Amino acid sequence: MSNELFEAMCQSVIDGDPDAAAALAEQSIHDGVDPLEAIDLGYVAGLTEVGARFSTGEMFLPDMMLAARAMQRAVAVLEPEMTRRAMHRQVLGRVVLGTVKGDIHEIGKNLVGIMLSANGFEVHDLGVDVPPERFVETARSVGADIVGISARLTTTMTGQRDVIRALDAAGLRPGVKVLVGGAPVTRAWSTDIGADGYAEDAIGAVALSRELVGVAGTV
Ligand code: B1M
Repeated sequence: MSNELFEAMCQSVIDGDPDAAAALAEQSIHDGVDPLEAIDLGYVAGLTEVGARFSTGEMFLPDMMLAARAMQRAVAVLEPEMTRRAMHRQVLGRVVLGTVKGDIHEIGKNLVGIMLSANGFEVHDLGVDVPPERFVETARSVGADIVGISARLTTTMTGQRDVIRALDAAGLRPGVKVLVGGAPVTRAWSTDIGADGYAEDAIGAVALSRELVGVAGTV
């Protein structure tokens, strides 16, 4: 049953159909499906396929935009359920989160933000295309424990190093820890640029953030 549902979710993203994507998300909540599984096995599978078809010239930028819209509608439906399942009351730490300058991909970063909030972090989401100085200003003004920097393009990854340099120059480190992620980012890259940690996905970002603020135990 879930497999059929995941396939339909995947297809709704490929079709760029936000109404279908949202309706399937509602159905999955009703059926008791884990929202993270719905995202990973359903909607992200659809986005991956759209990305592959974009690479081969079978789909174009408007198709990617529609696919992203469908995904975002589904995530908006699933978000309260994710929060309900992972609710923690105590604030574990403050995270300033954003996608680097020149990069407007936000879906992965938003998932990281949702999971961090649902697991007890206070998240200050700066959005996309964020210049280093905004990360610095906000980290200072909110008293951040962690700055989370997302990058989705090989050409924008260097923006993560720019943010780290700006935080260093402002004297905010090592007090503020830096977490980096995004599909082209690797552990080796995170070490190279002097980040405090790298997470492959949203769950990993929660586990690592807990470590970085010194909270024991798993998510
Ligand atoms: Co674009 N795009 N895109 N795109 N897009 C990719 C990324 C691409 C791989 C497609 C392809 O060619 N196959 C390719 C990048 C190639 C590369 O650099 N290696 C690409 C390109 C080339 C472009 C443009 C340049 C296209 C153009 O204009 N010619 C352009 C760039 C615009 C810009 O940013 N300046 C562009 C534009 C867009 C849209 C605007 C249309 C849209 C984004 C809409 C939006 O976000 N609101 C879009 C989309 C949707 C995609 C694909 C299809 C999906 C990306 C996505 O959201 N994935 C993507 C193809 C693909 O993925 N196969 C593609 C789902 C998401 C859940 O995964 O972002 O990896 P991800 O996040 C994960 C982890 O990486 C991790 O956790 C998340 C959840 O598990 N993670 C973190 C992410 N951030 C983290 C931070 C952390 C920790 C973990 O700590 C802080």
